[in-house]
Formats: sequence, structure tokens, C-alpha cells
Amino acid sequence: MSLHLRMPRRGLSLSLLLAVMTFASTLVPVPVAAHGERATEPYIRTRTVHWYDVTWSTQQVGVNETVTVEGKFHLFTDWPDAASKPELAFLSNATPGAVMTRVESYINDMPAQQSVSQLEVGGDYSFKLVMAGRVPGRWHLHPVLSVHGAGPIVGPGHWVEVTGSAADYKLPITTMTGEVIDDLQHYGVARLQLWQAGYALIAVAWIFWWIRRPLIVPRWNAIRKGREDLLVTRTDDRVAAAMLVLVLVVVIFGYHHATQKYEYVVPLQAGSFKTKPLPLPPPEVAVQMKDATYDVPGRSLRLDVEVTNQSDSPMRLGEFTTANLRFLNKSLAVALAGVDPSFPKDLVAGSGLKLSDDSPIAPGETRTMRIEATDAAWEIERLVSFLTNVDSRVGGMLFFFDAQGQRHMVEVFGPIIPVFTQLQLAQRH
Ligand SMILES: [Cu+2]
Repeated sequence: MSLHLRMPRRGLSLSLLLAVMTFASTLVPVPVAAHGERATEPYIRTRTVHWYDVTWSTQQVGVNETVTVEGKFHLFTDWPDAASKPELAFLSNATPGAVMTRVESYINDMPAQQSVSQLEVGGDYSFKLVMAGRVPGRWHLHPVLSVHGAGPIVGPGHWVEVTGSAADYKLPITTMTGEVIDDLQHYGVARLQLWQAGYALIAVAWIFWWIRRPLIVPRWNAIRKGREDLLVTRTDDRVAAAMLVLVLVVVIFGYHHATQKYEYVVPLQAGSFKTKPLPLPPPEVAVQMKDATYDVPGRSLRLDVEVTNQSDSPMRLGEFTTANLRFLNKSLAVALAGVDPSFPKDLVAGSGLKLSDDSPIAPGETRTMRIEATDAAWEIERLVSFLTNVDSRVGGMLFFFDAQGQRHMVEVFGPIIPVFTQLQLAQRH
């Protein structure tokens, strides 16, 4: 029996080596290429928060210098049933750890240090993040909206290089009593550690008091024999009482000391704020999705849509965007001009948008057209798994432009079916 339980020596040393190697690998800094933005389910990325007009003020900042990420987001009407509606959300940044400090954040120009509640599905909001460089390196910086019940919904990311020395980083603030704190990141940390260590010491001493004696089975036997009186002695009672008094004294003394030293304290702020969607004019284009297919080997999303121009100006389709990917109509200058020079190139599909009919849609005209968005980005961004989603739906935003260059944003959504060959597609139509 014991022979089977004994671990062979070689096996032991091998597993020890493996453990050491695994631990050592955590110590070696490895450049992080991404931080999970592609792992979010496509139904979240294509049908919840659509980020647009996002800009980065710079791609290189020194330690303590700031970069501003701003833009807008649209909350999609066809919000998936499987994700909670944006009733409570928090605007933040996605970076690999605390490599930058979020020094300011706004939604609709309102300070957004707190969560925002009652966002309206179908509405558009502006946002702004001001980030200060903290740890030197090349970091992927995204805006992110964390929706309670749906998780963090990440916007487009761009590489920002932080230069300089981490030792120079400072976060000075002046408290409301006028006290100047040179560097908030170390303020009060030693005191906090002292308190934690103190309480840990008390806890360990209390546990040790009990576990130094015979434990589970002997105590169980004592109970079975009706000798509970042996389990807790008079000394135990005295130690317990002393412990209670000690903890109370520490708490009362600590509280008294803190209120003496810091006269004005405020609790952590836990409320939320509300803001109405941006007052955008309604789009003067109506779009109805008739059919949607994803050609798996061709890496092509094909949408058959019925477009009605309700304005008095001819319209052309300039852009299809979903999951932070942008497919542009390359023959429409105003659409190309809509891509800010600071926008990450890897999120603009090189092959652009292919339209069955790109002539301007006349005022009042209703046209059925096919929109094709073909790019390897569907695979790279791991978006094709929308095929395996339970509801098999797809969504995105279409940007139409009238003769004056005015943009009209319209949602497009509906069920989608995967196809595996061109032939199969031909049969379907
Ligand atoms: Cu990223």
C-alpha cells in the first residue's frame, strides 16, 4: 500500500524543477501584446457600446505628463438579452495594470469619478479621459465602460509610450484642510501596513492559542463521552476575555487617535450621477436589414439592407463600424477624412467597404443594397465566434453622408447565418 503512495524520487525532483521554472517565468518581464480585449464575446462587442470619433492627444508622454483620450459612444438599441442594460456604468481606462494614472474623467463634460446611472439605450454620450504617465513602457490604452451586469466593454486601443523614469513619478494633492501631500501613491501606506500587521498578529496569536492543543478527533471523542468541560478551561476563558478587552482597547484608541489627528474626514463616495444623451438630430436615413451572412473561408460579412433616404439631399454610405473595427468607403473622401490621424491603423480594415451600388441615394429613394466588409480582422479580432452565439445576431453602425458632408449615423442589426462556401451563398439567393 505505502509503496503506491510514495512518490518516486525522480518524479518529485522533476515536479520541483517544473514548479521552480513556472515561478521563475513569472519573474521574467515579458512584453504584453494585448490584455484580453479580444476575449470578450462578439455579441457584447458588436451590440452594446459603439465607440466613435475616438482620438488620442499624443502617443508619447513623459512620466507625469498627460495624454487625453476622448470621443463618443453610442449605446446600441439591439442590446443583447444576455447582458444587463446600462443602468449603472463606470467610465475607466484599460491598460496593463496601473501604468498610467487617471487624473480626470468626464461623461458629457460632467466629472465621472463616480458611476453614471440610467444611461439610455439608443443614446449617444461624449467621454474624456486624462491619463498621466506613471510607469515607463509602451502601453495599449483604451477607454472602457464597465456596465454593471455586463462587464467591461472596451473601446479602441492605441499604443502610448511612457518615457522617463518611474522614480520621478509624483501625484501631489492638496487636501481640503490645506495640507499638501507630495505623493499620494505612498501616503498613509506605512500606517495602513502597521494596522494590518497588528491585527494579523492578534489573529495569529488567537489561532495559535487553540491549535497548539490536540485538535479535531480528540475533541470529537471528548464530546462523544460527554466531557465538553475538558475542551474549554478556565485559562481559555481568561485569555478570551483578555483578547476581547485588547481588541476593544485597540479599536477605541485607534479611533480616538485618528479623529484627533484628522479632524475632517469624509467617507468614500459611493453615489452615482445621471446625464441625458447628447441632443443629436435623428438620422434622416432608415435602414432595414434583410439578410446577413458571414462567409467563413472568405472572412467576409455581407449585409443586405434596405436603405431609405428621408432627407432632401443625396446620401452615400461612408462607413460601417462594429466592435471598434472600421470599414470605410474608399471612394468617399468625407468618410476617409472622418478617420482621425491618431486613430489606430490596425482597426481600420485595409480592404474597406464594398457596395453593390455606390451611386448617391436620391432623396426619398428606397434602395436594396449589399454591403460587404471583408478583412482578416474578423479572424484577428476573434469576432467570428459570433457564429456560435446563442442568438446568432450581428449589429453595427452605418455612417451615411449627405451632399453637404453631414454625417447620419444609423444602427443596423439582425440575425446572421454563417456560410462556408460561395456556392452555398449562391444557392441561398
Ligand atoms: Cu489593448
